[in-house]
Amino acid sequence: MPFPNPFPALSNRNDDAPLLGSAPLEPQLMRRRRIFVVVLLLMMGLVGVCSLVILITSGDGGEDWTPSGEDDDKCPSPKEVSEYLKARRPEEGRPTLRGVHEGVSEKSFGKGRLGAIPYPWTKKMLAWQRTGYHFQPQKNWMNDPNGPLFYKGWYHFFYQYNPSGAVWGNISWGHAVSKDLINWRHLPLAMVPDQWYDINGVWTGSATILQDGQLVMLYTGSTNTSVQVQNLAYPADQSDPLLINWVKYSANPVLVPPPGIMDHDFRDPTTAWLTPERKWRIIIGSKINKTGISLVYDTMDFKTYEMLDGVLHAVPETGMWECVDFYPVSEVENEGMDTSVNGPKVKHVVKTSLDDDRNDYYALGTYDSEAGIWTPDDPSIDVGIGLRYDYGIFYASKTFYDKKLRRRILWSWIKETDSEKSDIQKGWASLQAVPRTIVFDMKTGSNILQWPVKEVERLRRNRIVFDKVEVTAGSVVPLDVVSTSQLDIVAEFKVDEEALKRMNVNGSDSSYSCQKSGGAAERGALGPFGLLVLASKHLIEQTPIYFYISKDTKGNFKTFFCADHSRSSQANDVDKEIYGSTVPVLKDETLSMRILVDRSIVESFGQGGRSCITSRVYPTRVACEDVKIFLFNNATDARITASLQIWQMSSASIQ
Ligand code: DQQ
Repeated sequence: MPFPNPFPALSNRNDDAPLLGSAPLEPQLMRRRRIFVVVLLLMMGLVGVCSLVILITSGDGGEDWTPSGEDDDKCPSPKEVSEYLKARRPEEGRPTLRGVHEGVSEKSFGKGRLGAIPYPWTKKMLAWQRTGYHFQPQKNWMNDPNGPLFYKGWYHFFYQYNPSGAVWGNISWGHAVSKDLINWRHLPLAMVPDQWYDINGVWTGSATILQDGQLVMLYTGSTNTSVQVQNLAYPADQSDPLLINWVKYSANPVLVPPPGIMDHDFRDPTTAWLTPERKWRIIIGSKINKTGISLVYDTMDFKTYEMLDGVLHAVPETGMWECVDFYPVSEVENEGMDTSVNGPKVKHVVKTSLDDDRNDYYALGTYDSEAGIWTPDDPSIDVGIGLRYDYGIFYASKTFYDKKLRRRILWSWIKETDSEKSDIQKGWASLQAVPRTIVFDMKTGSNILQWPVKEVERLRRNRIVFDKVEVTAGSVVPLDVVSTSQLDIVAEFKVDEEALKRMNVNGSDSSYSCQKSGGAAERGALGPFGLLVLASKHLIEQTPIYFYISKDTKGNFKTFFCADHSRSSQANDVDKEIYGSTVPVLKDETLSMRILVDRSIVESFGQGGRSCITSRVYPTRVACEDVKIFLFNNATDARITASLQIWQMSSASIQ
């Protein structure tokens, strides 16, 4: 029997068409056809002209934004910029939504300044933005860290990656290896969306190293109908230290959304830990109505799973939990712990990335492994409503246990906060924070400490020391440092004792917050004071990182650690928020900060990493001018003494 034609209406449609050189058509028919051709050509011409106009004026997808006549090796002058911007239309800055339709958080930067007209970056300025010692792919889009691990002598890093462009989409797993977490070698993609169960994206996942040393990877796939499912993958050759080839399990998916959970709300499995019954346990992020939850599953073989009753933890009004993480920290030692460790003097961290506000929150608590119950130490700062890993741009983070150096390492995605059009123009978007070690803060007992991995210090060069520099109230002191935009700065600040005593107890500052304040320009009796980094020579652009001390109505001091992006860039279409939080300062402690400046990224660590702020900034001047650093003290009534060590930072080898 012949195979039935699936398109009967189109079959043999050219059978009656005249062949070239065959008998002439009737004159009337010819005339009609000529009129038709003329009308068609006119319409095509009109469409062509319209498209050209749209193309010229819309600046979509990689068009050159350089003002005409401007040399790409220069920075445009303020006059050229303003003339260029005057000639653009407001709709050119309209953001494109990315990811929301597919059921994940917004991947393009959509708040604040977006809608403003894209800045006319030149190639030289965009080249300056690329970092020297942060991990980033050679080109295109990246987001979450995936399955980090140490395996047969190599640190492996996988990440959400779009191989075909600088915007979120076609999500695959990029892969790189390193001996020291700083210098990296890019490897071929580990996984691409090529199966029905991940054709809409090989999304975030985690690695587990089994007791016999075998490695398994669980990841979320977005299926052909955009349902979020969990899949199993493993190395094709477990003896390959570079883990080049990956096999997707033939019976994937291993988990589908359970009853009561929406198809779009089931993602990002964690590293598994061993239960007292020697089963492997994982959690997966989800939500029910507006309550963020972590679903719990047990497995023996990572192929079949038992869903446990209840959840590991849930917090009302926190919305969808993405990229959940769960791990132990020692209360008495500064070493990290394998994910399966529990016992006396061990606390457990639950971390979530909140889809609703796109920040990473954590809480410390106690995990009863027998009962499978985690209880937060302080419910008033529960997961998603209390502490954050970082008060700047830092999302979708994930930890792993580094058994080589017995430490827990945190990776995190730093997204772009400029317009998508600028990302397309520069050909890449996003990067990873410098990996951080995580330990429990034994002094406060109420938070973790994050600190850049010690290997980054190998990039330090040419230390300059400034000892006890006095900065009087309302002054700015330039620091004589070679112009460079790659720095590691360690600074300590002492506030004049008399000023502390003088500060009146009327609580006038008691409602201070970094975000709601006027930033580094708002003056109080005891702050702000700190450093201006990535500053242009006349301070037209500057990124202040600073402390601010307030006193509440009961007479207690409260210290804030903030980063002000409002003057970081003269571009209008970039984020200009003020970030930060309170930071615990114990009696007799000096105020301290460490700042890693790496071109367009500034990572700041207050009080030894009790409070961290990552700044993604887009200066327009420093690509062409000297880069300056200043101490500043904008307090009205306090003298500050600052001692600093500043190193230039070499670039890492990332090939
Ligand atoms: N990114 C992945 C998801 C995850 C989200 C998709 C967080 O698995 O929930 O790229 O940024």
